[in-house]
Amino acid sequence: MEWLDSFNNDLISHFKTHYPQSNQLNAAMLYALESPGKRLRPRFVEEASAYIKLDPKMARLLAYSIELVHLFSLVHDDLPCLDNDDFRRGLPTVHKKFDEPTALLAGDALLSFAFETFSQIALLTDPKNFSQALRYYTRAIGSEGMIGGQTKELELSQDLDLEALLKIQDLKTGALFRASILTPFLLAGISENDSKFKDAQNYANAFGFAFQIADDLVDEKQDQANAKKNILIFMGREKAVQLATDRLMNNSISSIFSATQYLLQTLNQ
Ligand code: GRG
Repeated sequence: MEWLDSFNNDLISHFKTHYPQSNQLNAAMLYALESPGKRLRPRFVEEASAYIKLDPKMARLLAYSIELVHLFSLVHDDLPCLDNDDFRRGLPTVHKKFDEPTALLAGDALLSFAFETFSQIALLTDPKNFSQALRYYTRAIGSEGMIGGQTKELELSQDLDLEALLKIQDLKTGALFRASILTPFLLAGISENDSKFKDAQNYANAFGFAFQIADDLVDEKQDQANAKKNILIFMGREKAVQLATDRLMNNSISSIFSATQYLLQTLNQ
């Protein structure tokens, strides 16, 4: 079975084992979980883990946890008080399929389940490694990470320069990619000072940047009239694509991650 199918099946079983009751909240969580995402972040977790030979059981729990965090962010981001989107992954958003209070609470419960899942890793690793990994992971999600990036974007949306935009995107989308790639290293006891960690960090930063350029290119194609201020506008399209491609390619570990090829294709089509 392909990785994506096996991961999706396992993620759904993991959810149903922990939340077997059929009620509206669980149905909304499951609806978000079953929607067809690319699962880039869990794939990063598992490829980084294989590279450093982390126990695959730990890798899978972390992979579930990170996709659950990502899903929480999507469900909340789609709400009328934030992006107000009607569709996500080609399907009605959770608040459209159910209702706003259910979507808000389903997002909360997905985040809570993400940490419940992460807690299961504690039994499989050294407590010091677990605590360092948990600290890094939670900071990547919170006010100095993804949620902080989203907040800064709301605060500064009228008054953005390139530096502010790069910082926002580095937090809003980059932090969770970094966590996907680097949390396995911390669980394995490979510290931030280790050269292996630094190489992986450079790759994660390059990926986050390139992902944003690719996302801006897709937005540009889809809705030219309403294009937001983005890196393509500040840097120029060609320069931004070249820089993103160079940063992705000139990296010692880019070939271990399948998302590298996916992104290079998106950047250069
Ligand atoms: C905490 C509410 C809240 C928001 C945090 C990450 C984020 C900020 C919001 C998510 C919405 C969003 C459009 C983010 C931009 C990054 C992006 C394009 C995410 C989509 O990621 P993919 O391409 O999506 O990995 P799939 O659907 O494949 O998982």
